[in-house]
Amino acid sequence: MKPILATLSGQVLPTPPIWLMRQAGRYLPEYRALRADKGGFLDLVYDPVAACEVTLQPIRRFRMDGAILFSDILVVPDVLGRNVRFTEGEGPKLDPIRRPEDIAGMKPVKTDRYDRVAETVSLLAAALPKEGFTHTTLLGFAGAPFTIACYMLEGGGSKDFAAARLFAILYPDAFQALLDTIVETTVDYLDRQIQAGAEVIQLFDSWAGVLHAEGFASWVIAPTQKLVAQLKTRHPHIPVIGFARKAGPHYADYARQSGVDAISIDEQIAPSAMAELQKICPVQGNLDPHFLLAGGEKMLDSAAKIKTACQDKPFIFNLGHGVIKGTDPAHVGQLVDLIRQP
Ligand code: 1CP
Repeated sequence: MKPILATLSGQVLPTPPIWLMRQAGRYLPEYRALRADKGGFLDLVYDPVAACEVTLQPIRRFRMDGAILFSDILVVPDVLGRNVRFTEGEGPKLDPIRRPEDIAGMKPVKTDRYDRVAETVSLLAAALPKEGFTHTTLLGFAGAPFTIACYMLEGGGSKDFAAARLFAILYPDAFQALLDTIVETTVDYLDRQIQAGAEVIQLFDSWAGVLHAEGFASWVIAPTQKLVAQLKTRHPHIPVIGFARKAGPHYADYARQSGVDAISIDEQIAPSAMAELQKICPVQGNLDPHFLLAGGEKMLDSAAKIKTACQDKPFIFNLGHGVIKGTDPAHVGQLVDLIRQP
């Protein structure tokens, strides 16, 4: 069995499998070359041959145990007609939802986008074994409902998603309707990815950590639970990894109640606390990406502590968040070597 699939099924391997969030991207010169060639970021995402190539770049360099589909969480708002665009140096922009009335009647309009992403996944499912990466698990993904709602309400990135949180408090029924719409379209999207060959799904709830306790239960755990339950009626055997970033004190509830099979953990959680969470389910994480940026002994020491604390229960090595743009690819190579040392 492939190491990531074995780990997610509860096995403990001699050394933990490893992949990194944002392992494809700007820190790799071969990515920058292809990106410059294609023009816009979304042009790359919706070009199946190019997106397949970008996904494979870090696999060829580092023989990662996981290949994560090259795409973006904002494909779902794009399909829902929110006019998603990426402007150089500014990050994503969407048409923001300003009024509760904007939500009723919202439905998938650009579903050809799903066809493109599914095509990328099928190319990958064929390319991985063909290139000899028979140990590499193909991961599909989507944004979790709360994080997607945040971007749709805010109209882009934000440090605290204040407008989105205010909307949720003022208009709980409309906010719930938005979460339900996102759940429904995301289930169809992930269904497409799985039919095309995705073996594991990761849900990115990057902004889960901004919420108060009750909000976390209603807007992170509850919609995730709905989404996972619906996906499992169609694909009961596909494992789901949930990444509720900066969930801090809520990680245990999230692991127990959301229906995910494993949790991905950010860098704020100590290795000993990660080991506690492993009593509930397999965990993935959680090196601070700044250590990867720094490299050298400090990176290796920090990674070794995590590995030592977690490797006697089901564990996938990863970062606490994505690879930072200026990271030297050689540091990634050194990290992978360390994790694979018996
Ligand atoms: O111009 C570029 O080249 C764009 C940089 C970039 C990349 C490489 C963006 C824009 N998205 C991606 C790819 C991406 N995004 C992947 C590919 C697979 C991999 O991990 O290698 C994945 C899984 C994502 C997911 C994603 N997109 C998240 C969740 C994870 C996280 O980082 O918290 C989020 C929040 C986004 C939105 C997004 N897309 C891009 C940017 C710069 C952002 C963040 C915007 C913001 O909040 O300010």
